[in-house]
Amino acid sequence: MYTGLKPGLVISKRNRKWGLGNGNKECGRAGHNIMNKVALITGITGQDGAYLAEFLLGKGYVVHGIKRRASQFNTQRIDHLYQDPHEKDLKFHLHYGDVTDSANLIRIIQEIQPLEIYNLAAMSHVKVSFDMPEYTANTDGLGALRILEAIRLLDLGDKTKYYQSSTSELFGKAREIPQTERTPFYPRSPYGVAKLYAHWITVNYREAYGLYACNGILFNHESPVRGETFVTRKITRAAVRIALGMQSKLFIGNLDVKRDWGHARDFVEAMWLILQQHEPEDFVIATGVSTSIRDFIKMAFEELGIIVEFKGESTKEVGIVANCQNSHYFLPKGKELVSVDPNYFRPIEIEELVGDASKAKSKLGWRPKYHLKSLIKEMITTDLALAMQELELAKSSK
Ligand code: NDP
Ligand code: GDR
Repeated sequence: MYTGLKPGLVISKRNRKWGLGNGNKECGRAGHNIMNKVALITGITGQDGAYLAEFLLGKGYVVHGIKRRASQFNTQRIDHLYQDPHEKDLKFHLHYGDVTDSANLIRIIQEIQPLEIYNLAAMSHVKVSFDMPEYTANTDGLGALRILEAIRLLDLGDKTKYYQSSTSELFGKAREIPQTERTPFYPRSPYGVAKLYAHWITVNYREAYGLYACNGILFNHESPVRGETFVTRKITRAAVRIALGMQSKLFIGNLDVKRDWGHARDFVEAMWLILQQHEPEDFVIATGVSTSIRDFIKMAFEELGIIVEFKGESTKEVGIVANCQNSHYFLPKGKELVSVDPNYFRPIEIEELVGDASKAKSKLGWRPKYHLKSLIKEMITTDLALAMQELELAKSSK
């Protein structure tokens, strides 16, 4: 039951029923143990949705996910988790829905009465948000509000915990390095501005209505199932295809930009930990190491035994083969593998982001298990296997 506390009222610990939680122990609120914990994930078909669903199922949760209707199957990332709806004791359920549709969200949340909601749904591409600012605001900004309102209207305030996928993009033109929970925000894209609204409406509902609502301010995190148009996956995919002779060049945008890249597997664990605390709080989640796009490219090719060096400046800068140490690949010294294409520049850029996750380390006990080299190795290995499969298929269909 919703506690009925008035907007603006400071909620005392006494009134917060979710405050009865057990820190990191695998146990829900009073009367719920892990075996009957129900979680709802929006954006379950995305990179993080897939990792989080797998993680929660591994912890014994019943997982419900919202997926958008598409004209073709769009569940590749979660197909390995799918259970036939005719099976008994189903642990994994999918519902058609959209975070732009309030009635749909209210119905699903009412039906499944989740103890934890992870709002991962978003138009998550920063550059595309400049082309679709209104849709981005509706999905990434108002989407959060619709879910928070559903929790409030359904009187689930003392039962359901809410996780909002905030982002390092909020820091934008960052006022300090590294960025912490106290660093002022200065978003630099329609995506960042929409996420800023979602961030503050989450804080607002926590303070106004006493909801257990938290923001995870996550820095970039990648994986072998990262969308192909994000820069890391674009690079690892291109590197293997160039090595195998399936692509001649990688066309890239700003090479100087630096990002703090972690592994999605580590980051979804942090999302869960954020919802297992006594008090709802916001946390920065980051590795604390930032790397330029240029160095990421070098590391990706090096994983294949191809040493790339850069020469030239600005839009004339190119990446060439300095040495190919892998005899399977026929790449002569001096061959141009990387070129700058200004079409990939953004109207405004964020030069460097690097996070300080000290609070998450001390309060959540969270630490990333992956570093950039092991992340790149995993991405290259997977992309290599996929490219070889594609070559085999092409050969057998001739
Ligand atoms: P993805 O782009 O891989 O996944 C986004 C998910 O949201 C997809 O399942 C997508 O569905 C779904 N979605 C998009 N629009 C809607 C909508 N209107 N209604 C319902 N679902 C929708 O993103 P990630 O998994 O990488 O990121 C997850 C969340 O974390 C996002 O909110 C992102 O903004 C945020 N974030 C991501 C970071 C990262 O580095 N990965 C860092 C910080 C924050 P479909 O498959 O149909 O397109
Ligand atoms: P980002 O990720 O914008 O940080 O958002 P992306 O991988 O798209 O870009 C990272 C940086 O690389 C530069 N860049 C390029 N980017 C793309 N996509 N393609 C290119 O060819 C290219 N060349 C250079 C970009 O300019 C940028 O500076 C991701 C998303 O997951 C968001 O949802 C999330 O909130 C943030 O990370 C944290």
